[in-house]
Amino acid sequence: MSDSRLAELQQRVPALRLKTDPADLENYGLDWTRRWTPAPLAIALPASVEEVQEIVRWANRRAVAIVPSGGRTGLSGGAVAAQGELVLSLERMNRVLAFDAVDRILTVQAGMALQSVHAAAQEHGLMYPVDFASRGSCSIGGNIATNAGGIRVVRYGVTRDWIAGLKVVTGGGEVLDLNNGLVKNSSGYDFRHLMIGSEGTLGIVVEAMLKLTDPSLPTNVMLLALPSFDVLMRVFSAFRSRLQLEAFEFLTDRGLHHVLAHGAQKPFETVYPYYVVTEFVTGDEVKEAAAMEAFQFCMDNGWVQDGAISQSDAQAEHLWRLREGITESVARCKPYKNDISVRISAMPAFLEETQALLGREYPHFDVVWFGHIGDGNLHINVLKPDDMGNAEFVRQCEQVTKLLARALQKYGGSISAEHGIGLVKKPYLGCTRSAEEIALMRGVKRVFDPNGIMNPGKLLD
Ligand code: 2HG
Ligand code: ZN
Repeated sequence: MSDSRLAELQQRVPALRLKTDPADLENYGLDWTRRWTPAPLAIALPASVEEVQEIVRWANRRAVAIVPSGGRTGLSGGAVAAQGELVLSLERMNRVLAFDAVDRILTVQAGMALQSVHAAAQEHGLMYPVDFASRGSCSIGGNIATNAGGIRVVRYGVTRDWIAGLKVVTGGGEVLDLNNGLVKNSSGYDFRHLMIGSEGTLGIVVEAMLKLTDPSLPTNVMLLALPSFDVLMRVFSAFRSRLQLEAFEFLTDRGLHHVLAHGAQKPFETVYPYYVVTEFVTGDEVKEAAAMEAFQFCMDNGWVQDGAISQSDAQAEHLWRLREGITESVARCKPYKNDISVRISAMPAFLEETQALLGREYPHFDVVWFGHIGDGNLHINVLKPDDMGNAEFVRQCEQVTKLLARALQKYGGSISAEHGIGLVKKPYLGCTRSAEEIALMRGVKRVFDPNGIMNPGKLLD
């Protein structure tokens, strides 16, 4: 070990697995943003809470920054290590620790993949309902760090709603057991909720107690084709008032174009400008009739022009792929991503304003927008033209983000709905959080991370 700091760490924690190969540094230093050049000091792969605690103590003494690392599927640069940091990967801490059938709580280590959490819940006849396309690669610790949302928020809420307790190693090296799975606990500040969404800037989540629920009733998936954008929220209301919605997602013809080019199956012969993928509870004749009624009502009003309904699990998967496959299908175009939200009631006015803004400011770019319309969250992916340099592309996109941020401020929205602030959205935090709040956030950071070793430069400067 050529670096004396690493040699000392290895000496203090002899069983700790450390990686310093250039290929590992590159792999663990990046997330899905791919914008920064990875340059971590090393990768530590602890196998226990004690090892994590020892690493944090060492980092405080040697003034080494730590970047906590899960599946690195983040889209805001929250897990990027480009400044000689130690990446602390939780990938070896990926086991189920306990299940309690009475409490309906699954306790897991933070490095467990979301998909494995789903499978573990299913083994007990229950469900962990937070879900998104990166389920196979992202980790539950990363989900907690960004308060991830996903495709079923309209029914089940966000990660925060499913966390019954956390074990955390703070930036100061303390091990905290937060909330212990209690349903009711009015005993002062709830640090559990402070940790959720803190993007690894206060400490490292090492274990989580997850609430589980009954498995979903049988569902069906419908794809709807819409003639224009302004009917979108009316279609949402028509479906929401008649059905128990599990998801209500939208995409444009550009999104469809990219997923089809990436191998998805074409749903209709005609190309329509807008599409909705919705999943709702069925399973009996009354519910099936309600679904048909919602569809017919929208057709009669001219809000929907075409539709397809899944007749099997495989068909449901094909329809979902049209929406879930977008991120992967545009990845090669180095998209500049926006992940914004407003209250659902503000959505119609905000959408109109955003559509006008994007049409005006991005006439020469391919703009793919889609998202979780049922919970007020839009994703706007601007694709980099092949002949434009990275820096110039980002510069142009950031100009537009400033305008978007202004519109969001007007509507009381958020610059990050579910991806986190990280490095990418840091300049715009002030459009969502007041100066007073940001000052208090800095104060909180100093309490939990007195030497500023936890993911420095992310979320706050
Ligand atoms: C999704 O909703 C993810 O599919 C990714 O949040 C969104 O790629 C994106 O911008
Ligand atoms: Zn999303």
